[in-house]
Amino acid sequence: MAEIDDLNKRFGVPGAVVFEAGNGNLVRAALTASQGSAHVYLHGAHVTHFQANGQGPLLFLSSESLFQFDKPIRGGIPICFPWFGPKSGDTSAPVHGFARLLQWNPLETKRLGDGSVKLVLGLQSSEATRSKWVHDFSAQLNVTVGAKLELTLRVTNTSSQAFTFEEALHTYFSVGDIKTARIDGLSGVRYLDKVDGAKEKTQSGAITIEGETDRVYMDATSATTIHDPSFTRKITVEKSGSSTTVVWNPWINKAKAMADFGDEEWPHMVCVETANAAKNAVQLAPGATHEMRAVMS
Ligand code: TA6
Repeated sequence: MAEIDDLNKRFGVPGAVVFEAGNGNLVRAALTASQGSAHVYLHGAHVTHFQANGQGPLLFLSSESLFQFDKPIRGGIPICFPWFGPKSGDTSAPVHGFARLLQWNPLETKRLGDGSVKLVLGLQSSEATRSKWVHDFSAQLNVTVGAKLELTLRVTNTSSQAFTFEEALHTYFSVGDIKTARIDGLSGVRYLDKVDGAKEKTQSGAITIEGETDRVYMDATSATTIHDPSFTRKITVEKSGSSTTVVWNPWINKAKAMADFGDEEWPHMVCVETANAAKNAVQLAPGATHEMRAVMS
């Protein structure tokens, strides 16, 4: 494919960064670092795979996921921007914004001194984005692969007016059995319970999942840990520039209702999302840049 040849000429790094045809013939970058590897699709700047050497895959990817230019990939790390969930007042707008539906462009690839590998992808406002969201912006996703997976989402306001946006790294983590997993780090934090009329509640102790769970933890800036006894491992999400953490598992009925999600897949995933949403939406002055980072291991 000429596009892939051109990408490898301009951005390939032998033994570290190779562009290739992925699922659905969508272009992906295969990143190979000394301590881990990853796949990143240009479609949506979507990380679908990360695995540290000697460990199992960190991310869940549905076997039923679509890989089409106009559909979100189900699993991995969808980029939600510039709004989270449905767009208020516009039912025709895509849920979780348009960033995960657009092709991002490679800006930089590099093998770093410590053997980790970095890929920077960019998305600019355009006629297409302005038709959904009037503001001019420039976004960059920096993916750094090593023993850990680090994502940094930078949003710059390139317009002359301030704007407010929401964002999320909507990460699907692979777990052995959600029924025995628990999530630490959010005790005492207020959350909106979206399976109970978005009522505001306070988390007491660790989170356990016993049914459909969809919670938006607000003013949540701490790291979280997913304890997964079934895989005898724990997953840590450290973050900065994020005041919202979202926890989601569709459970049985919601899993059945999603065509791009296997009916039997719900026990093997949990979303712990690094975000700024709802009351934590970000206000950005003209020319300013906001940075949100998640380091997952
Ligand atoms: O992050 C949780 C959530 O907002 C849920 O309400 C559910 O809709 C999930 O995102 C998946 O959304 P999607 O549009 O990717 O199907």
